[in-house]
Amino acid sequence: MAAPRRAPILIHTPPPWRLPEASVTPRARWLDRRAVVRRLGLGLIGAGLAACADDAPPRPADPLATTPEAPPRPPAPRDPRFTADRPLTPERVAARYNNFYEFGTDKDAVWTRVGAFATAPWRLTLAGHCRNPGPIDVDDLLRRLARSRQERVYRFRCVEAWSMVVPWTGVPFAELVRLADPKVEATHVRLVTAMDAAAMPGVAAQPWMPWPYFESLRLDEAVHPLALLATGIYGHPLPRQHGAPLRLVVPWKYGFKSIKSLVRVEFVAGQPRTFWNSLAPNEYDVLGNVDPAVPHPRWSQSTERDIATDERFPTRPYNGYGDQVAGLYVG
Ligand SMILES: Nc1nc2c(c(=O)[nH]1)N[C@H]1C(S)=C(S)[C@@H](COP(=O)(O)O)O[C@H]1N2
Ligand SMILES: [Mo]
Repeated sequence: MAAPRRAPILIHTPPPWRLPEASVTPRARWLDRRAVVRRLGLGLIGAGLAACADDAPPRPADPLATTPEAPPRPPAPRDPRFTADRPLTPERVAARYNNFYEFGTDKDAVWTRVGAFATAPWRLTLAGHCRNPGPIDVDDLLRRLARSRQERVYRFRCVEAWSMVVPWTGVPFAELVRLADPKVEATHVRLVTAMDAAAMPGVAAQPWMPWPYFESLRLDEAVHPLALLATGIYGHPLPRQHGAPLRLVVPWKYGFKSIKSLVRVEFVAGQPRTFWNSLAPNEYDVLGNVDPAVPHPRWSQSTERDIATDERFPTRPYNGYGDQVAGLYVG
């Protein structure tokens, strides 16, 4: 594999996420590859191996089989400003390697454990210092925001130093904030994940964790154009393991900020606590901005491993989105 490509130098300086479309593997190629894998019967071998383990939970043969039913939505136009400088991560790799502690700590097994998690009907509650508090049905919400739907290819960097490049479908989180209409007292949003202990084996397995999972953004971060309220990935609704039916994606921050399966957005005055910062304040700060110069206490953050190729890339400040977001952090 080649070294990471640089942005071409053009007359009008492109934003750094603008790179040749050819550097991103088109979705069609991966679909082809999936068809080849199916023809070889590799999927069946995997299913057979899983069936041998007596006490293992039933494994769906296809990680995308965990995609819940959702009303059909037209394809979202891809926003050409957002491409990445590395090949897209194959869909099946991303769908089988997940952090979602509600379903256990084994990233390779999350997709096998999410089947009982009900994601429809789904209500998101807006609360706190805003003029339009209350619950909204997610389908209703998405109908209201349909005009802003688009697909964006983002780099995604976990604090554990793995990374991927995936196409998300969603609407700018700012659209949700606009709909809530925050009052002047609001300085931050507090974000909360659903909690269904019966369907989430990781909750009982880790009783010391402060469930439900909760995160936060400053209001200026929440309305930054890069912050995305994602409802889909690879052109279809989010599978459960990626945070169905809707999640946050903040590409300049470590992955733990991108909270999944969102049920509550609360407009608050002052910095709220966050899940990982409460558990290990010396390891995970509240801002969670990607910074190669600040090592995690137990590992370096200067490089990252691509989950598809195992290739290592240098990590960039703000995950390469510094030209867009660094201004949020001056002073
Ligand atoms: N509710 C919830 N959201 C979560 C997490 C989690 O454990 N619970 N893990 C976070 C972390 S650490 C990462 S890296 C990303 C992983 O997203 P992915 O599995 O879709 O790649 O989800 C984030 N959102
Ligand atoms: Mo992460």
